[in-house]
Amino acid sequence: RFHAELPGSARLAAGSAVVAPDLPAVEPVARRLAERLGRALGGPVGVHRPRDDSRWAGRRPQRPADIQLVLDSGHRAAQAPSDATQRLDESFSLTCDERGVVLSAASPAGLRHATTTLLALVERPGGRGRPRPVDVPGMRIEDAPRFAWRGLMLDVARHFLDVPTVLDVLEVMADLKLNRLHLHLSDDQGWRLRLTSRPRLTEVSGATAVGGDPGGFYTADDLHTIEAAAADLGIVLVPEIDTPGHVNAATHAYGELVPGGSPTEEYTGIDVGFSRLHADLPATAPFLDDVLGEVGGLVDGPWLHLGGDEALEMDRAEYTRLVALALRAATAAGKVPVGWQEIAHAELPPGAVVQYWDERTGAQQVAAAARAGARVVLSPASRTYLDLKYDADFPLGLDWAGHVPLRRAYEWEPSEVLDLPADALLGVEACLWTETVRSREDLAALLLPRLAAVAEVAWSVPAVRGWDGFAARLAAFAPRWTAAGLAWTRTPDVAW
Ligand code: TNX
Repeated sequence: RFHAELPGSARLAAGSAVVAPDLPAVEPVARRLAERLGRALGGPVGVHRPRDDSRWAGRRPQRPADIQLVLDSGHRAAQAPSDATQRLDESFSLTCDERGVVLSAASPAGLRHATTTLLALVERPGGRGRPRPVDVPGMRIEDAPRFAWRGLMLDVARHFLDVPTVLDVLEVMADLKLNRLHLHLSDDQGWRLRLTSRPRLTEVSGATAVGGDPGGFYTADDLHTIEAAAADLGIVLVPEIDTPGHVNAATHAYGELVPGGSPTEEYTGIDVGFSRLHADLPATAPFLDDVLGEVGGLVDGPWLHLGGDEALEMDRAEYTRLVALALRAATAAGKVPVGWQEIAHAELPPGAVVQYWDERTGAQQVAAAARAGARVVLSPASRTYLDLKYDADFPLGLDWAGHVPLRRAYEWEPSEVLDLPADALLGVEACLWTETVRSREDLAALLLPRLAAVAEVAWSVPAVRGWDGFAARLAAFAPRWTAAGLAWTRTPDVAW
């Protein structure tokens, strides 16, 4: 990361233009930048292609400045990637001087990050204030993410989150330069994705939720809507079907998954660990093949999350047999398997992703899996579980791993969590379980501002991180959440 001041400044105003190469992957980036600049500056900002636009070359100095997007395959910011092989080059630069603003990156994702940084400079002072021209001071910024995987998990199973809510969360994520949306689509209390291979999953278990609250589910079209919106924002969708535990919604819909053949009762409480598949039942492997095959076929992203957590009612041997079936199904669907840390007990294909969450257990096992070739995503509960209470008085949230005040979500160092081989650490993911989340307001109250803390841990190297700077940046950043109608929490540790 590099930051220098340059002489002069660029005046962005109505009539400024976004000049962008005519490429399908850049089009949504340019369009969204133009829309948001137009809103902030108080007048139309158009998108122009460099070739049919002579304005960039022969600009008259009195016109408002333009913003040029440049896809430059030679581009490479200073920092060595933690993960050179699989990693998309998300580095970017931003140059601003009296001639205008140039955003440059090797990938559309990098360009999008550059636009996000520019928007933070332009939108910052107002948030909700009146649109006006902005003089962006001369500067050069070069930046790149520390980690390739910067995620958020939403549990849409305990309480359902409808498509518009998920799309709003995606916008928040994009502004924080997050790039993975992990949807926890099934659990004991509900099944949230309609599948043609097993229609009863949503016919029977789509309507249930924690506490008897309303359920809901996504159709394949809904999932495509979410994935397409995510892709426009540079975010990859990671769907999760949780097995072999956390399956009561499935065993409630299909008695063939239960010894004796009678479906289990619906479950609307918040205990964990009691439900399970059975390795010896003939219906089990076809169920996993069909469900994981169908879900894998619905998404473009390379990953399929198999869950694997808290199957407390079976022995290790049966657990590993069942996880092996799920791994096989994911691989057959052409997907890279992801699982909660417990899957480290099974034999994993190279490149499988293990998600660490429970700091009471599992560190050894995850490290061993990493030495054998697995990659690791960190979601240590005491830092990244955004469903935990901020403090004892907070009305929402759980507290099984303690409280997570904003500062606790921020002040931790990923490389110190586990003892991993170099390059095994893929990234960081915040998790929002929804046992206590009954509305959009509840969601925003738990997620924000803590998601920003985890996002910065995932993006920035320790040398540029620090609580005081973060708190100041956050206070300037948060008004945009208010403007988006999100009821975020004014935590006591920041001068909002
Ligand atoms: C543990 S984390 C769970 C979830 C709960 C969460 C509540 C994990 C893989 N399993 O089933 O919702 O705690 O914080």
